[in-house]
Amino acid sequence: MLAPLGLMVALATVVPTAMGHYTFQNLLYKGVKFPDYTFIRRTFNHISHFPLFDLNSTTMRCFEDENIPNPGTLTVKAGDTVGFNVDGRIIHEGPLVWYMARAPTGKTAATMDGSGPIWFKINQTTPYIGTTPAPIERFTWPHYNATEVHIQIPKCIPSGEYLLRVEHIAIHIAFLEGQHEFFGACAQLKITNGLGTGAPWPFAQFPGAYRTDEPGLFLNVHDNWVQPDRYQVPGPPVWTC
Ligand SMILES: [Cu+2]
Repeated sequence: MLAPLGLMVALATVVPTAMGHYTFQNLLYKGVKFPDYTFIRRTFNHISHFPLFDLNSTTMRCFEDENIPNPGTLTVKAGDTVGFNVDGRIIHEGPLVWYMARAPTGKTAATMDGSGPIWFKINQTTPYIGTTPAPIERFTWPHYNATEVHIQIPKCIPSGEYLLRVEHIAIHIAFLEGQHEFFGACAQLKITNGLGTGAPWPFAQFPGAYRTDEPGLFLNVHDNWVQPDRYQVPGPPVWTC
């Protein structure tokens, strides 16, 4: 016997909330919150909200679903701030990491597939010692519980079409190797007014940028002996103007 459609829809809606996981589905720019997956490539977990575990998967590039419609490309000025609304909250511990990739020759933000060593990192967050719950010192993360995240597009990048990739890496149970949870999305942007004086470097590729046994992905954040200032965010160093 088939389950009533209404029940299945209800379960699909309720389960992700119950799981407490999160997606980055609305772009925020100049006070506007765009509709779901507008200028953002629809993600594989847009219904389930499940994390991605397999960092050797090509899904690591943009977390995108198969056969998505083109979500459009938003024109943004270099130096402006762009955000993503978080559907849910960032309820896990771990760094928030931002990358960009310029469209290769002959491609656009809409047609590039994100392959190859084209990704440069523009920001990342690191943990610090929190004061709660006292008296046990523990990792605290800047975007813990965040419902929005924001990033400034570097002023000095060359104008052009780019993917902007947001990624949250949850490492609350990463004391088990491979139990890092990845959440993220890519926005399609056309950057104007870029000074063009900066040359982004170095480049990483997905998959390939991360190893499951590297120190930032295989550690016990609940151990007091782990020093937050020694935490090594996965991937290349941050490039700045
Ligand atoms: Cu989780």
